[in-house]
Amino acid sequence: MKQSSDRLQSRCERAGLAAIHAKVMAGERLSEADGLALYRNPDLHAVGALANYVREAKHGDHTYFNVNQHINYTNVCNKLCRFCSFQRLPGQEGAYVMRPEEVAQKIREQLHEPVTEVHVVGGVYPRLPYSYYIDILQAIKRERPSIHIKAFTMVELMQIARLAKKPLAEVLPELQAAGLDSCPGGGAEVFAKRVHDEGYHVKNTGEEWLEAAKTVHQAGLRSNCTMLHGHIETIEERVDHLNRLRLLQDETGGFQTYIPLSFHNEGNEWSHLPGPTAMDELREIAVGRLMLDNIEHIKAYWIMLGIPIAQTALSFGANDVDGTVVEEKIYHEAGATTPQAVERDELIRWIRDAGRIPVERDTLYRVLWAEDEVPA
Ligand code: V47
Repeated sequence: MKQSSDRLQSRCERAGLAAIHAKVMAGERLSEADGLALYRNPDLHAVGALANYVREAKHGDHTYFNVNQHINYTNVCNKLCRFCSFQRLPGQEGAYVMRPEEVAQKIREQLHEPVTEVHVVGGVYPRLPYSYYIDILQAIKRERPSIHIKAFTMVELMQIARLAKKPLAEVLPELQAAGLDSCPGGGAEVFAKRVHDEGYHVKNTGEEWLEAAKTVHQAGLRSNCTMLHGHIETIEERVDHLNRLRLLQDETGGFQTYIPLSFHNEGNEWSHLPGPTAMDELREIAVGRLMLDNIEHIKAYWIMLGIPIAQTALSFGANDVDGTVVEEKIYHEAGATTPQAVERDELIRWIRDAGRIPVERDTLYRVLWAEDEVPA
Protein backbone atom coordinates (compact mmCIF):
# COMPACT_ATOMS: atom_id res chain seq x y z
CA MET A 1 0.00 0.00 0.00
CA LYS A 2 2.77 2.38 1.06
CA GLN A 3 4.61 1.48 -2.14
CA SER A 4 1.63 2.36 -4.33
CA SER A 5 1.04 5.68 -2.56
CA ASP A 6 4.75 6.54 -2.97
CA ARG A 7 4.44 5.64 -6.64
CA LEU A 8 1.45 7.94 -7.05
CA GLN A 9 3.30 10.75 -5.31
CA SER A 10 6.40 10.47 -7.49
CA ARG A 11 4.28 10.13 -10.60
CA CYS A 12 2.43 13.34 -9.71
CA GLU A 13 5.72 15.09 -8.91
CA ARG A 14 7.13 14.13 -12.31
CA ALA A 15 3.96 15.44 -13.96
CA GLY A 16 4.21 18.78 -12.14
CA LEU A 17 1.18 17.95 -10.00
CA ALA A 18 2.91 17.80 -6.60
CA ALA A 19 0.90 20.64 -5.05
CA ILE A 20 -2.42 19.22 -6.27
CA HIS A 21 -1.40 15.74 -5.10
CA ALA A 22 -0.62 17.16 -1.64
CA LYS A 23 -4.03 18.86 -1.47
CA VAL A 24 -5.83 15.70 -2.54
CA MET A 25 -3.98 13.65 0.09
CA ALA A 26 -4.87 16.25 2.74
CA GLY A 27 -8.53 16.21 1.67
CA GLU A 28 -8.29 19.89 0.75
CA ARG A 29 -10.55 21.42 -1.85
CA LEU A 30 -8.91 22.13 -5.23
CA SER A 31 -9.11 25.71 -6.47
CA GLU A 32 -10.31 26.84 -9.89
CA ALA A 33 -6.61 27.38 -10.79
CA ASP A 34 -5.99 23.74 -9.88
CA GLY A 35 -8.87 22.75 -12.16
CA LEU A 36 -7.22 24.62 -15.05
CA ALA A 37 -3.89 22.95 -14.26
CA LEU A 38 -5.57 19.53 -14.41
CA TYR A 39 -7.05 20.35 -17.83
CA ARG A 40 -3.73 21.67 -19.13
CA ASN A 41 -1.46 18.96 -17.78
CA PRO A 42 -0.01 16.88 -20.64
CA ASP A 43 0.24 13.74 -18.49
CA LEU A 44 -3.36 12.52 -18.62
CA HIS A 45 -2.39 9.29 -16.94
CA ALA A 46 -1.06 11.09 -13.88
CA VAL A 47 -4.30 13.10 -13.66
CA GLY A 48 -6.25 9.84 -14.06
CA ALA A 49 -4.20 8.06 -11.40
CA LEU A 50 -4.93 10.83 -8.93
CA ALA A 51 -8.65 10.67 -9.73
CA ASN A 52 -8.52 6.89 -9.41
CA TYR A 53 -6.98 7.30 -5.97
CA VAL A 54 -10.00 9.38 -4.87
CA ARG A 55 -12.42 6.93 -6.51
CA GLU A 56 -10.87 3.98 -4.69
CA ALA A 57 -10.67 5.86 -1.39
CA LYS A 58 -14.41 6.55 -1.60
CA HIS A 59 -15.73 3.40 -3.25
CA GLY A 60 -12.94 0.81 -3.45
CA ASP A 61 -13.61 -1.32 -6.53
CA HIS A 62 -17.39 -1.02 -6.27
CA THR A 63 -18.98 0.06 -9.53
CA TYR A 64 -22.66 0.84 -9.61
CA PHE A 65 -25.24 0.10 -12.28
CA ASN A 66 -29.00 -0.19 -12.34
CA VAL A 67 -31.67 -1.87 -14.40
CA ASN A 68 -33.43 1.04 -15.99
CA GLN A 69 -35.49 2.10 -18.94
CA HIS A 70 -35.48 5.43 -20.80
CA ILE A 71 -38.62 7.02 -22.19
CA ASN A 72 -38.41 10.16 -24.34
CA TYR A 73 -42.07 11.19 -24.45
CA THR A 74 -41.68 13.82 -27.18
CA ASN A 75 -38.98 15.15 -29.47
CA VAL A 76 -40.91 18.32 -30.26
CA CYS A 77 -39.03 21.24 -28.77
CA ASN A 78 -38.92 25.01 -29.07
CA LYS A 79 -35.48 25.54 -27.57
CA LEU A 80 -33.50 25.24 -30.83
CA CYS A 81 -30.25 24.21 -29.16
CA ARG A 82 -27.52 24.07 -31.77
CA PHE A 83 -25.97 20.87 -30.38
CA CYS A 84 -29.22 18.90 -30.38
CA SER A 85 -30.05 16.27 -33.02
CA PHE A 86 -33.13 14.98 -31.23
CA GLN A 87 -35.39 18.04 -31.49
CA ARG A 88 -38.10 18.44 -34.12
CA LEU A 89 -40.50 21.29 -34.82
CA PRO A 90 -44.25 20.61 -34.68
CA GLY A 91 -45.32 18.89 -37.91
CA GLN A 92 -41.75 18.23 -39.01
CA GLU A 93 -41.02 14.75 -40.34
CA GLY A 94 -40.24 12.40 -37.48
CA ALA A 95 -41.87 14.62 -34.83
CA TYR A 96 -43.78 12.64 -32.20
CA VAL A 97 -45.58 13.03 -28.89
CA MET A 98 -46.49 9.93 -26.90
CA ARG A 99 -49.94 9.80 -25.39
CA PRO A 100 -49.93 8.81 -21.70
CA GLU A 101 -51.29 5.44 -22.81
CA GLU A 102 -48.25 4.98 -25.08
CA VAL A 103 -45.94 5.79 -22.19
CA ALA A 104 -47.82 3.18 -20.13
CA GLN A 105 -47.34 0.69 -22.97
CA LYS A 106 -43.56 1.25 -22.87
CA ILE A 107 -43.63 0.36 -19.18
CA ARG A 108 -45.80 -2.73 -19.82
CA GLU A 109 -43.34 -3.95 -22.45
CA GLN A 110 -40.64 -4.24 -19.77
CA LEU A 111 -42.69 -5.76 -16.96
CA HIS A 112 -40.86 -9.07 -17.41
CA GLU A 113 -37.51 -7.34 -16.71
CA PRO A 114 -36.33 -6.39 -13.20
CA VAL A 115 -36.46 -2.65 -14.01
CA THR A 116 -36.22 -0.42 -10.93
CA GLU A 117 -36.02 3.01 -12.60
CA VAL A 118 -37.58 4.82 -15.52
CA HIS A 119 -35.71 7.86 -16.84
CA VAL A 120 -38.25 10.18 -18.49
CA VAL A 121 -37.21 13.26 -20.47
CA GLY A 122 -38.49 15.07 -23.53
CA GLY A 123 -38.46 18.27 -25.52
CA VAL A 124 -40.22 21.45 -24.46
CA TYR A 125 -43.45 21.48 -26.47
CA PRO A 126 -45.66 24.33 -25.25
CA ARG A 127 -48.85 22.77 -26.61
CA LEU A 128 -48.69 20.06 -23.94
CA PRO A 129 -50.84 21.10 -20.97
CA TYR A 130 -49.80 20.81 -17.33
CA SER A 131 -52.15 17.82 -16.95
CA TYR A 132 -50.10 15.88 -19.53
CA TYR A 133 -47.09 15.73 -17.20
CA ILE A 134 -49.23 14.61 -14.26
CA ASP A 135 -50.91 12.02 -16.50
CA ILE A 136 -47.66 10.42 -17.67
CA LEU A 137 -46.35 10.14 -14.11
CA GLN A 138 -49.60 8.54 -12.97
CA ALA A 139 -49.75 6.23 -15.98
CA ILE A 140 -46.25 4.92 -15.20
CA LYS A 141 -47.02 4.28 -11.52
CA ARG A 142 -50.29 2.58 -12.43
CA GLU A 143 -48.44 0.06 -14.60
CA ARG A 144 -45.54 -0.50 -12.25
CA PRO A 145 -46.17 0.97 -8.78
CA SER A 146 -42.73 0.02 -7.44
CA ILE A 147 -40.76 1.79 -10.17
CA HIS A 148 -38.69 4.88 -9.32
CA ILE A 149 -39.53 7.74 -11.69
CA LYS A 150 -36.50 9.92 -12.43
CA ALA A 151 -38.09 12.51 -14.67
CA PHE A 152 -37.83 15.98 -16.16
CA THR A 153 -34.69 18.06 -16.47
CA MET A 154 -34.65 21.52 -14.91
CA VAL A 155 -35.61 22.91 -18.34
CA GLU A 156 -38.77 20.80 -18.47
CA LEU A 157 -39.57 21.61 -14.84
CA MET A 158 -39.41 25.34 -15.59
CA GLN A 159 -41.80 24.79 -18.49
CA ILE A 160 -44.15 22.71 -16.31
CA ALA A 161 -44.22 25.46 -13.67
CA ARG A 162 -44.98 28.01 -16.40
CA LEU A 163 -47.91 25.88 -17.56
CA ALA A 164 -49.17 25.41 -14.01
CA LYS A 165 -48.89 29.19 -13.49
CA LYS A 166 -47.29 28.55 -10.11
CA PRO A 167 -43.78 28.77 -8.71
CA LEU A 168 -41.77 25.57 -9.14
CA ALA A 169 -41.71 25.10 -5.35
CA GLU A 170 -45.50 24.76 -5.41
CA VAL A 171 -45.60 22.51 -8.47
CA LEU A 172 -43.07 19.97 -7.22
CA PRO A 173 -45.30 18.55 -4.44
CA GLU A 174 -48.01 17.99 -7.06
CA LEU A 175 -45.57 16.17 -9.34
CA GLN A 176 -44.32 14.15 -6.35
CA ALA A 177 -47.88 13.21 -5.45
CA ALA A 178 -48.34 12.00 -9.04
CA GLY A 179 -45.21 9.83 -8.83
CA LEU A 180 -42.06 11.91 -9.40
CA ASP A 181 -39.22 10.46 -7.28
CA SER A 182 -36.08 12.27 -8.49
CA CYS A 183 -34.74 14.30 -11.42
CA PRO A 184 -32.07 13.61 -14.06
CA GLY A 185 -29.12 15.90 -14.64
CA GLY A 186 -29.58 17.01 -18.23
CA GLY A 187 -30.09 20.47 -19.66
CA ALA A 188 -27.24 22.12 -17.74
CA GLU A 189 -24.95 22.19 -20.83
CA VAL A 190 -22.26 24.78 -19.94
CA PHE A 191 -23.41 27.54 -17.61
CA ALA A 192 -21.21 30.33 -19.06
CA LYS A 193 -23.25 33.12 -20.67
CA ARG A 194 -21.00 33.27 -23.75
CA VAL A 195 -21.64 29.61 -24.57
CA HIS A 196 -25.34 29.89 -23.70
CA ASP A 197 -25.80 32.90 -25.97
CA GLU A 198 -24.01 31.27 -28.87
CA GLY A 199 -25.35 27.75 -28.57
CA TYR A 200 -28.72 27.69 -26.81
CA HIS A 201 -29.90 31.22 -26.25
CA VAL A 202 -33.62 30.30 -26.13
CA LYS A 203 -33.06 27.93 -23.27
CA ASN A 204 -32.97 28.96 -19.63
CA THR A 205 -29.70 30.43 -18.39
CA GLY A 206 -27.17 28.65 -16.21
CA GLU A 207 -28.34 30.71 -13.23
CA GLU A 208 -31.92 29.58 -13.83
CA TRP A 209 -30.85 25.93 -14.09
CA LEU A 210 -29.03 26.21 -10.76
CA GLU A 211 -31.96 27.97 -9.11
CA ALA A 212 -34.34 25.24 -10.29
CA ALA A 213 -31.99 22.52 -9.02
CA LYS A 214 -31.87 24.27 -5.65
CA THR A 215 -35.67 24.33 -5.51
CA VAL A 216 -35.78 20.63 -6.44
CA HIS A 217 -33.36 19.77 -3.63
CA GLN A 218 -35.31 21.93 -1.17
CA ALA A 219 -38.42 19.91 -2.06
CA GLY A 220 -36.56 16.81 -0.82
CA LEU A 221 -35.85 15.40 -4.28
CA ARG A 222 -32.37 14.24 -5.28
CA SER A 223 -31.07 15.03 -8.76
CA ASN A 224 -28.03 14.49 -10.94
CA CYS A 225 -25.91 17.05 -12.72
CA THR A 226 -24.12 17.15 -16.05
CA MET A 227 -21.84 19.21 -18.26
CA LEU A 228 -21.97 18.93 -22.04
CA HIS A 229 -18.33 19.23 -23.12
CA GLY A 230 -16.30 19.13 -26.29
CA HIS A 231 -17.90 21.84 -28.45
CA ILE A 232 -17.21 25.59 -28.26
CA GLU A 233 -16.52 25.91 -24.54
CA THR A 234 -13.11 26.83 -23.10
CA ILE A 235 -11.45 25.06 -20.19
CA GLU A 236 -12.02 28.20 -18.09
CA GLU A 237 -15.76 27.85 -18.78
CA ARG A 238 -15.65 24.18 -17.82
CA VAL A 239 -13.92 24.95 -14.53
CA ASP A 240 -16.47 27.68 -13.82
CA HIS A 241 -19.28 25.18 -14.49
CA LEU A 242 -17.79 22.59 -12.13
CA ASN A 243 -17.25 25.23 -9.48
CA ARG A 244 -20.86 26.39 -9.67
CA LEU A 245 -22.09 22.81 -9.29
CA ARG A 246 -19.79 22.36 -6.31
CA LEU A 247 -21.03 25.56 -4.63
CA LEU A 248 -24.67 24.55 -5.02
CA GLN A 249 -23.85 21.11 -3.66
CA ASP A 250 -22.27 22.74 -0.59
CA GLU A 251 -25.59 24.46 -0.02
CA THR A 252 -28.06 21.64 -0.69
CA GLY A 253 -26.23 18.29 -0.86
CA GLY A 254 -28.89 17.25 -3.38
CA PHE A 255 -26.73 16.05 -6.28
CA GLN A 256 -26.13 12.33 -6.31
CA THR A 257 -24.06 11.92 -9.45
CA TYR A 258 -22.13 14.03 -11.91
CA ILE A 259 -22.17 12.92 -15.56
CA PRO A 260 -19.86 14.58 -18.09
CA LEU A 261 -21.66 14.37 -21.44
CA SER A 262 -19.51 14.24 -24.59
CA PHE A 263 -20.80 16.28 -27.50
CA HIS A 264 -21.80 14.11 -30.50
CA ASN A 265 -21.77 15.97 -33.78
CA GLU A 266 -24.10 14.21 -36.25
CA GLY A 267 -27.36 15.77 -37.38
CA ASN A 268 -27.08 19.09 -35.60
CA GLU A 269 -25.92 22.64 -36.27
CA TRP A 270 -22.52 21.96 -34.75
CA SER A 271 -21.62 19.14 -37.11
CA HIS A 272 -18.48 21.03 -38.17
CA LEU A 273 -17.07 20.71 -34.64
CA PRO A 274 -15.04 17.57 -34.13
CA GLY A 275 -16.26 16.67 -30.63
CA PRO A 276 -14.09 15.25 -27.87
CA THR A 277 -11.55 12.45 -28.31
CA ALA A 278 -11.34 9.44 -26.00
CA MET A 279 -8.52 11.19 -24.13
CA ASP A 280 -10.71 14.28 -23.62
CA GLU A 281 -13.51 12.08 -22.29
CA LEU A 282 -11.24 10.34 -19.80
CA ARG A 283 -9.82 13.67 -18.65
CA GLU A 284 -13.33 15.03 -18.14
CA ILE A 285 -14.21 12.11 -15.89
CA ALA A 286 -10.96 12.58 -13.94
CA VAL A 287 -11.26 16.36 -13.53
CA GLY A 288 -14.91 15.94 -12.46
CA ARG A 289 -13.87 13.45 -9.79
CA LEU A 290 -11.10 15.70 -8.47
CA MET A 291 -12.97 19.02 -8.54
CA LEU A 292 -16.35 17.77 -7.32
CA ASP A 293 -15.15 16.68 -3.91
CA ASN A 294 -18.68 16.87 -2.53
CA ILE A 295 -20.47 14.74 -5.16
CA GLU A 296 -20.26 11.04 -4.31
CA HIS A 297 -20.68 9.44 -7.69
CA ILE A 298 -19.18 10.07 -11.13
CA LYS A 299 -20.96 8.33 -13.98
CA ALA A 300 -19.35 7.01 -17.17
CA TYR A 301 -22.52 6.89 -19.28
CA TRP A 302 -21.76 3.91 -21.51
CA ILE A 303 -24.33 4.85 -24.16
CA MET A 304 -22.40 8.01 -24.86
CA LEU A 305 -18.82 6.88 -24.27
CA GLY A 306 -19.04 3.44 -25.79
CA ILE A 307 -18.24 0.37 -23.76
CA PRO A 308 -14.40 0.35 -24.04
CA ILE A 309 -14.05 3.96 -22.90
CA ALA A 310 -16.65 3.48 -20.15
CA GLN A 311 -14.62 0.51 -18.91
CA THR A 312 -11.40 2.56 -18.99
CA ALA A 313 -13.14 5.46 -17.23
CA LEU A 314 -13.60 3.16 -14.24
CA SER A 315 -9.86 3.68 -13.63
CA PHE A 316 -10.03 7.46 -14.22
CA GLY A 317 -12.44 8.34 -11.42
CA ALA A 318 -15.81 6.93 -12.47
CA ASN A 319 -17.68 4.54 -10.20
CA ASP A 320 -20.99 4.22 -12.07
CA VAL A 321 -21.94 3.24 -15.63
CA ASP A 322 -25.71 4.04 -15.69
CA GLY A 323 -27.95 1.10 -16.55
CA THR A 324 -29.54 -1.17 -19.09
CA VAL A 325 -31.40 1.79 -20.72
CA VAL A 326 -33.60 -0.22 -23.22
CA GLU A 327 -34.26 2.54 -25.77
CA GLU A 328 -32.08 5.62 -26.14
CA LYS A 329 -32.86 8.34 -28.67
CA ILE A 330 -30.94 11.54 -27.84
CA TYR A 331 -27.44 10.16 -28.49
CA HIS A 332 -28.43 7.78 -31.23
CA GLU A 333 -29.86 10.69 -33.26
CA ALA A 334 -26.50 12.43 -32.75
CA GLY A 335 -24.41 9.57 -34.09
CA ALA A 336 -23.83 7.24 -31.12
CA THR A 337 -22.93 3.79 -32.38
CA THR A 338 -23.43 1.97 -29.08
CA PRO A 339 -26.33 -0.49 -28.76
CA GLN A 340 -29.68 0.91 -27.56
CA ALA A 341 -29.79 -1.46 -24.64
CA VAL A 342 -27.72 -3.95 -22.78
CA GLU A 343 -28.64 -6.95 -20.67
CA ARG A 344 -27.97 -6.85 -16.94
CA ASP A 345 -25.52 -9.77 -17.25
CA GLU A 346 -23.59 -7.96 -19.96
CA LEU A 347 -23.17 -4.87 -17.80
CA ILE A 348 -21.92 -7.08 -14.99
CA ARG A 349 -19.45 -8.75 -17.33
CA TRP A 350 -18.00 -5.41 -18.54
CA ILE A 351 -17.56 -4.13 -15.01
CA ARG A 352 -15.90 -7.37 -13.93
CA ASP A 353 -13.70 -7.28 -17.04
CA ALA A 354 -12.52 -3.80 -16.05
CA GLY A 355 -11.28 -5.29 -12.78
CA ARG A 356 -14.07 -3.82 -10.68
CA ILE A 357 -16.84 -5.24 -8.49
CA PRO A 358 -20.36 -4.82 -9.92
CA VAL A 359 -23.02 -3.49 -7.57
CA GLU A 360 -26.63 -3.19 -8.63
CA ARG A 361 -28.20 -0.11 -7.06
CA ASP A 362 -31.55 1.59 -7.09
CA THR A 363 -31.75 5.23 -8.18
CA LEU A 364 -30.91 6.45 -4.67
CA TYR A 365 -27.81 4.21 -4.51
CA ARG A 366 -29.30 1.69 -2.13
CA VAL A 367 -27.54 -1.59 -2.83
CA LEU A 368 -29.75 -4.28 -4.34
CA TRP A 369 -27.02 -6.78 -5.11
CA ALA A 370 -23.24 -6.75 -4.83
CA GLU A 371 -21.04 -9.38 -6.37
CA ASP A 372 -18.69 -9.46 -3.40
CA GLU A 373 -21.56 -10.21 -1.01
CA VAL A 374 -23.14 -13.00 -3.03
CA PRO A 375 -21.44 -16.30 -3.82
CA ALA A 376 -20.95 -16.66 -7.59
O1 V47 B 1 -29.52 17.63 -21.71
C1 V47 B 1 -28.17 16.57 -26.30
C2 V47 B 1 -27.22 16.22 -23.98
C3 V47 B 1 -28.59 15.51 -22.35
C4 V47 B 1 -26.45 16.07 -27.49
O2 V47 B 1 -29.26 12.09 -14.94
C5 V47 B 1 -26.15 15.89 -26.15
O3 V47 B 1 -28.74 9.99 -14.82
C6 V47 B 1 -24.08 15.21 -26.72
O4 V47 B 1 -28.81 14.40 -19.35
N1 V47 B 1 -24.28 15.38 -28.02
C7 V47 B 1 -29.59 14.43 -21.98
N2 V47 B 1 -24.97 15.46 -25.77
C8 V47 B 1 -28.92 13.21 -21.39
C9 V47 B 1 -28.75 13.33 -19.89
C10 V47 B 1 -28.52 12.12 -19.07
C11 V47 B 1 -28.11 10.95 -19.66
C12 V47 B 1 -27.92 9.82 -18.86
C13 V47 B 1 -28.16 9.84 -17.51
C14 V47 B 1 -28.59 11.03 -16.93
C15 V47 B 1 -28.88 11.06 -15.47
C16 V47 B 1 -28.77 12.18 -17.70
O5 V47 B 1 -27.88 15.11 -23.47
C17 V47 B 1 -29.10 16.85 -22.75
C18 V47 B 1 -27.90 17.44 -23.42
O6 V47 B 1 -27.04 18.02 -22.48
N3 V47 B 1 -27.22 16.22 -25.45
N4 V47 B 1 -27.71 16.48 -27.56
C19 V47 B 1 -25.44 15.80 -28.46
N5 V47 B 1 -25.63 16.03 -29.76
